Amino acid sequence: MTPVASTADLPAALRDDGFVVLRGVVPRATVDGVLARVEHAVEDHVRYLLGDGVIRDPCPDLPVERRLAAVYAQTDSVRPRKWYRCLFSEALHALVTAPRLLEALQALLGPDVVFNGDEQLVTKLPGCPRTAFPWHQDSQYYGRDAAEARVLTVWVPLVEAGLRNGCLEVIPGSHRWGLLPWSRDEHLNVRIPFDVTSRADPVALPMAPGDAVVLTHRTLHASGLNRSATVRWSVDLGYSAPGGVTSPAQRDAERALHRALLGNGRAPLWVVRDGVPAPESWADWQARRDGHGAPVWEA
Ligand SMILES: O=C(O)CCC(=O)C(=O)O
Repeated sequence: MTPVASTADLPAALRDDGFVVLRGVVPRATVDGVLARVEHAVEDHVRYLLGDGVIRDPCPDLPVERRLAAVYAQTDSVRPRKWYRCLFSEALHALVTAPRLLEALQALLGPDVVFNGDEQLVTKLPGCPRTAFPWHQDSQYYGRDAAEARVLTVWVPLVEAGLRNGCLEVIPGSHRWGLLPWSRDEHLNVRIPFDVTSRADPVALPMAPGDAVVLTHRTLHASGLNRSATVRWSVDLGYSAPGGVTSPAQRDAERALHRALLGNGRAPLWVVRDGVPAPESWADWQARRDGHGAPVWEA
């Protein structure tokens, strides 16, 4: 794999390997702010399960890495694995604009970078196959109309993510394999109809809170079963370069993606503009998202 000694090495590493691990780019206080939002989301969810009579003990005193596991141990009902829109907050703004993360994204995408507004909170519950993610390319999840959109995914662990609790795994170089065929399984997971690991060896990426990994839209990645007793929480973020459109197919795909996100109550956020980091505040973002927003993409 291409060694990364400085920010200047990042573009070559992403080009060669299809991913780059960024160590310690998110301040601990920023991770903690997002975890506080996760605690709110879990509280709401637990109250809902309690109100529906699905559980009897809301386990209010357990920490965020344990509570949902203890709650779902009381029921056979379907386990949630992706949570949408519950993180939208000043804490999320701090995460998506973390200065060292933006420095890396600017090196990779250029002087104009947009966060697509598509944050997803991912929960991997102990021993729960439904919260394992089979091999896939993020383009496959964007759908056929948006599959040519060039989005960089930034995956951020909120707790330690290691071999035991199902850290992210990638196949270096797989971003050069093109868009692979897929269908959806009963859990709505993308399934590729052959064993991608027979083509090249995967690499596991243990990470700590504060780290992040950047993946291209075509990089094959997966995460296995959580064999620990605690919940593995993480966040997925998508970033694009409005100035980086190189073909009509890419332009149409990126418009389709942003239209779909706007229709879904999301709104993009400029995170670097003309080389200036974090030009838009939390208040700017709130105003845009509340009104379903002007499509920054078209600006
Ligand atoms: O968080 C994980 O374990 C994997 C999530 C993922 O690959 C995805 O959301 O595309």
